[in-house]
Amino acid sequence: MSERSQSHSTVDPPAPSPTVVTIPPGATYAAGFLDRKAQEALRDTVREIVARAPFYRPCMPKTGKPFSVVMSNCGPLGWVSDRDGYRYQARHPQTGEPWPAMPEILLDAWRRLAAYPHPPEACLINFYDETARLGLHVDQDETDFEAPVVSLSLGDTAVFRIGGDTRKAPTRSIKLKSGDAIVLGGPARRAFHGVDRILPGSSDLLKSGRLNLTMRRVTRPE
Ligand code: MD6
Ligand code: FE
Repeated sequence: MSERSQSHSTVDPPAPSPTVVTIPPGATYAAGFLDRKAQEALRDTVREIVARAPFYRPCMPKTGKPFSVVMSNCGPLGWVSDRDGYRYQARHPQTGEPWPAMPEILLDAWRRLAAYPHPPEACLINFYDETARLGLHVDQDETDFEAPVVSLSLGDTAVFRIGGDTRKAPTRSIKLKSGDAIVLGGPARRAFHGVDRILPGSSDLLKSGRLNLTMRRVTRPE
């Protein structure tokens, strides 16, 4: 600062505070990525998927503590968690059936958002009731970290928290609304993130609660 400005004692009035969302490098937040019609189409597609691959309640490895979120998947692989650990597998843990195919609506979202030349292999479908949450974690059960994870939200707003590459790094929160997309790629691919809470009654797309769909590339393409 120059001598001149230091000696100047007046200060500017505070600026009106805009909504500023700072996210780590490699993360892309696409607010309103899906319009209402696209949200309804995706909601209906998820209903068809879960009619064949019902939501189940995963539990923590070793402790067996149940998740507050229930899960299903579509695509050639699905992410599961039980007492034996976290992993991807081709079949539903309860029905033993292969996961339903990845619908075109999701493949299309991946093509528009992922900037990655191969299709996703898994889409994890999380359902949150009004009290569900998801602790801070890193998605690291994949072998291909070159590919981003693409996330789509439907229904009630989530207070999503995202930080850095250690649990202690500072975090910030983003309200993920119905139709919003967030992509974690590049350095943000390994960023800690989670869902602090759901804001009940914030959307009328679903009867209640929130769906989150995360598309992933699991294996390295040949
Ligand atoms: C959720 N999302 O929004 C949880 N993971 O319900 C995630 O865990 C997530 O949004 C990887 C990339 C983007 C995500
Ligand atoms: Fe995640």
